[in-house]
Amino acid sequence: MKKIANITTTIIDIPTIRPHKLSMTSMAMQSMVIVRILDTDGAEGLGEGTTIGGLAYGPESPESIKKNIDTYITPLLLNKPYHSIKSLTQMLNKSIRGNFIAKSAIETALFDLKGKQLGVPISELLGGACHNHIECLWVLASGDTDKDINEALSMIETKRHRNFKMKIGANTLEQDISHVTKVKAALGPSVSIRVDVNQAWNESIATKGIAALEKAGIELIEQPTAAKDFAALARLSKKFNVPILADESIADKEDAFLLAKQNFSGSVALKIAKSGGLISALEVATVCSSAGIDVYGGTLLEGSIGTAAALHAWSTIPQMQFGTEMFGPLLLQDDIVKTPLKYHNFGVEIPNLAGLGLEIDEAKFKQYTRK
Ligand code: MUC
Ligand code: MG
Repeated sequence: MKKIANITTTIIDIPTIRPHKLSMTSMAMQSMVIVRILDTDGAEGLGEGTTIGGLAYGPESPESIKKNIDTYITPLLLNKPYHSIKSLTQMLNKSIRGNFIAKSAIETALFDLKGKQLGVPISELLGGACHNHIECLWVLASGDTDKDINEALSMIETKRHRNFKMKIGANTLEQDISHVTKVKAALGPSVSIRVDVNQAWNESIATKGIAALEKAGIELIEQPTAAKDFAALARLSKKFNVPILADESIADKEDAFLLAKQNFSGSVALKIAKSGGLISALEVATVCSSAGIDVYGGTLLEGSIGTAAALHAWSTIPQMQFGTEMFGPLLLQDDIVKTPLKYHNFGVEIPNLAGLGLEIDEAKFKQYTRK
């Protein structure tokens, strides 16, 4: 039986094409932890653990992801057979709390290895793809109204993206509303604009803000209030017609169940990183769909490896009203894979080669490895 022979972790730093401004940080660089698992036959599985802005977004940093995999996760996996990815992830979950991004990187690498071993794409290991191309939006986060408008117009012109999400919450409510309203007015009624507040508002500011954004024609309001306050999200989802998207609030299926129990009626952003992997993210999707809650394909701005892993998972979900935001690789100045993901017709193709369907470009990998 094939076993896990070696696991390495490498931090890769690639500059972004422009500063990416969120309510909690501005990114000029993305740091990705790339996991490479070798089996006893010398086959390799790739995985990625990536977050946003060091420790600004969540409790794991690139350095903690690398250190915790090397120190705690790798010793539990070495010399273990990997025929059952589920029993390995169960074992890790019993021994290691939290560390969802690290676990997601490991699970992805195991899926890649398994897919290569069987000669099938990861989507087939998850039940099979329902789509070979999915809609993908772009995030306008330059921090400048005119730059955002021009960026959006060129994306529409080149048929790369036709839906946009704007990052707000770092400025005053008045400044944010004026910025979003101007972008929406410039792009017109046929272009879908959503906003992500990344928890920056309290419920009373959110009530004012959402009313103004709804009036301006904004289509979706992501995580307006604190992640832990499920009751506020549920109340806002009932108060307004414009749907609320829960992001930071929902990591695993238990969170999804608790939010559904509060009668939340919006959508939920899935992310393999926050859920601890593809299996757990798809479990969130199942709980949501049982409660009549729509799901959305979210990103933590991963590069090609993490993005491809999520795409395999999202491709197995029959319907996602608001599509996905799997544009992470396009925000980076360069890539460490030989053949990048294919973005066209306002979306992205689901890779169909064995495993993730990607191969590392070793020269680029070396070039961007953190010294
Ligand atoms: C988030 O909270 O949605 C996704 C896209 C982006 O620009 O930031 C992320 C994180
Ligand atoms: Mg978000």
